[in-house]
Amino acid sequence: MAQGTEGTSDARSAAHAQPPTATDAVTPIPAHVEPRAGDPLVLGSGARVVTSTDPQAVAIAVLVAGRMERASDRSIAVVHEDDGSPGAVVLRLADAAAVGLPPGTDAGLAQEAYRLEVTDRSVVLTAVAGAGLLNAARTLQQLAEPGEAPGTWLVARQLVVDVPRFAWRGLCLDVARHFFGVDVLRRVVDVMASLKLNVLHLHLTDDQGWRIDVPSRPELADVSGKTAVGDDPGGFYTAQDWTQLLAYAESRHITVVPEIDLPGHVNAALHAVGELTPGGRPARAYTGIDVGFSRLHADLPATRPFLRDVLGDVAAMTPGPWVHIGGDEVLTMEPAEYRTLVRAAVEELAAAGKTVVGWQEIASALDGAEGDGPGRAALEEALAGAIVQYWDEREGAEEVTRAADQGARVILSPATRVYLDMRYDAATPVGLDWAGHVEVRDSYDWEPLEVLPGVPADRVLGVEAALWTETVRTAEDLFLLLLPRLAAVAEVAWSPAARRDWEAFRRRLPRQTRRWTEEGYTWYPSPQVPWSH
Ligand code: TNX
Repeated sequence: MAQGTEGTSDARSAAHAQPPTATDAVTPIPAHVEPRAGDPLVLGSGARVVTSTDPQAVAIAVLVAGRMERASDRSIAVVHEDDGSPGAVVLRLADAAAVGLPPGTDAGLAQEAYRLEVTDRSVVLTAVAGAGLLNAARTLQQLAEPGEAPGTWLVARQLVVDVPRFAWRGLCLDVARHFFGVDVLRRVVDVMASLKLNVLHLHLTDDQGWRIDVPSRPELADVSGKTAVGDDPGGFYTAQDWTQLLAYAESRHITVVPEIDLPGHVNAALHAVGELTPGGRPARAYTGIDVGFSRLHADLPATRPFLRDVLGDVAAMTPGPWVHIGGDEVLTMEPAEYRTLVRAAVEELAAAGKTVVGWQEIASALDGAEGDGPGRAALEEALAGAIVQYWDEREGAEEVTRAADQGARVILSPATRVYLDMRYDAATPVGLDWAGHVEVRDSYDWEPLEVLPGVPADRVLGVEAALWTETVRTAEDLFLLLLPRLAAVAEVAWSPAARRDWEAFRRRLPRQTRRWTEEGYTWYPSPQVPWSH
């Protein structure tokens, strides 16, 4: 039993609680946890955040102190000089060796890695970069157990050294079928951040709506921002909304990847821009949920300028390195025309300095370059550097494997595992079921490197869940589908395979759901999880 340090009321409040180690409390489970003997650390009235003056560390220190303040109703100082008295949360930037990373750790992953060491006086968070410090802070938040005195926390003595397995840990959210405003996206970002996810891919355009205002083509959002599935209210992000959202995500080390879906899934564009249709007349608005019927036309003069304007604007509005071009489910186009249009999009984005991401269908359009114009070398490089997102396990494995052989990197989004728009079971009130029912265990119990056995491990960039919103009309529905499955996907993407264990994961889940309830999120009480444990 914890004794506490004699004499302080904070310490007395520690006497009955026994806080957990990261192995029992933290999702995704950290790579390495060593419990240490001794009384827990008490963060009470003397609690403060100690940081160097490095701006990256200061930014995280301010976030941590703010969170502690909200939870304790007391002001938490951020200081640069410290007297060493008990109760310090210390943030340090250091090199990979000081974090405890094995030599040869991938430099990108090392940026997100951290060390967390708890003694009876302090908890020291060490990382190579701000991203790692933020991850350490998230782990600390999950470890801290409220003490008996209000506004105090206990943290078990331990050492955690943690590094992500995959660099890309994402969520694709469809805001085209139904629109969700920046307020909802902030809450999505918060829950992603707490699970150490780092990519928010927004499916911004589809047959039913166009959700981003681009300066060169204001009619797109003006006209097709209004529509949505089932004639529900539409909406779109203004340039200002977009900037604010990106800044919010960036401060949590989440990169936003905008998707402009083409050359199919474009009815909203055809509805707003008549010159994109063969007859020159705007297409009728579409608010159903069929897929595969709409398309651009390579031989229309308006098509290439449209691609240049829209992709150029989106690239310019988005500081991150990636733009997603969709490319999925084009059911009414010959391969040659599909190839022409995909390559045109890749070329525009390469000119704008972006790396292209596309659904698995683009794999067939990536190989071999033709012509010998001035842009040829750049196009070849862009095609070879593209990222292919695998989703439909019924087809495409061969094409994706071939693209990976030629240099493409692969993101895994197998629908039977991580399509979080699939119902959990037949009784789930929202969702689809074309890929079957996807229970929490389905989202958890799979091995990414077995999905495409022909793709070498070093070509697999990561894992991304997807939430399509044909049937999702409210934030409550959205989070019901997301949680708790997103936690399962996060652990698949972050934790070493050897640390993953369904029994342990499901026993840890109620700690997460308790927090989600406190924060006002809906979530699905799956019968697979021992809630009363
Ligand atoms: C397939 S996944 C689609 C989406 C649908 C989704 C519904 C993908 C690249 N295309 O257009 O919304 O299924 O689950």
